[in-house]
Amino acid sequence: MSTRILSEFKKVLNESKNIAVLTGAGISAESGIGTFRGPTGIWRTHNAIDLATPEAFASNPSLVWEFYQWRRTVAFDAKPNNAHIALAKFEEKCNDENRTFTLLTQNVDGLHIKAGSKNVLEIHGSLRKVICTKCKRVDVNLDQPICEALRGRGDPNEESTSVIPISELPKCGKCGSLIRPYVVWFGENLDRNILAKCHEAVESCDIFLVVGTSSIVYPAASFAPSVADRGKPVAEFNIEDSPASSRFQFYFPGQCGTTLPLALS
Ligand code: BJW
Ligand code: ZN
Repeated sequence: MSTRILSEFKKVLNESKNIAVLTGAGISAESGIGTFRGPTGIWRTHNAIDLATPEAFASNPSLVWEFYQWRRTVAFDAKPNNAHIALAKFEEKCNDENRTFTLLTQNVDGLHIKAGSKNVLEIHGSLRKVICTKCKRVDVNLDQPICEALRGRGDPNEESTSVIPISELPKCGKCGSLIRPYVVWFGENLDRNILAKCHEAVESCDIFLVVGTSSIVYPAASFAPSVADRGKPVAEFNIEDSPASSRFQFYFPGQCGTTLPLALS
């Protein structure tokens, strides 16, 4: 991390009144949560992204629930790392200085909220919540396991021994129908209100930080490039380049648990 570039970034950041940040799976990697793409995105013999689809849930809800049972266990046990904490502290500083700070996260692990971040938009939902497939009621559900049939299931190193019938999978407290994780799968729309708030933050910010995301999943992938198109500074924190890296004013290579606290201090 060049000190000249770092001090230039800090100057621009300190002069900014409206700050927006987008995070992806890479920010939670140092908390022990696997990213989607690459070797840590394999669960048993499946790619995580193939299981994060409505089609996978429709054809094998038992398998998809096992996957999410395991994801919930990992996320509920995980602790925020220095990158999550740096963002939460920076938000407090912004509030004290009457600057606006909006955190857009693609992550469903809840670690930003655990770290103390307040103005968080969880654009792909949350593992802490479930939604009924029939009546669409949304509930916070932290039960572990989420139902008896999923007790001891979901271990990535074990094959499932049997398919759990729908009648034994998690049920809606209101209408008794099958529930699913309250997350956004491929081909599904993001919550309209959350998306509107994202656009507001993206369109009004003076600086945008993009942290630990491969920047290939839309609509989130369009946020940083659209800020750059307005001529505003974008700073990317990643261990490797992403498709739009060359369009951004600042690029901080390396693990964001190290680079982000330095940049925000
Ligand atoms: C580190 C690090 C460290 C590691 N420090 N860095 C326009 C064009 C083309 C396609 C579309 C389009 N608009 C919509 C689409 C379709 C689709 C899409 O984008 N497809 C593309 C793949 C082509 N989008 C959708 O379907 C979205 N819906 C939508 O737009 O509805 C309207 C519509 C539909 C259809 C057509 C047109 C319009 C919904 C997307 C939902 C994504 N859902 C998931 C699962 C969530 C639930 C769950 O978690 O189980 O969200 S998929 C998965 O990808 C997850 C993530 O949030 C998301 C992004 O992944 P992320 O966070 O970037 O992780 P990785 O693993 O990819 O990258 C990690 C990065 O970290 C890497 O860069 C590492 O280098 C880095 N890293 N360690 C710093 N220590
Ligand atoms: Zn219901």
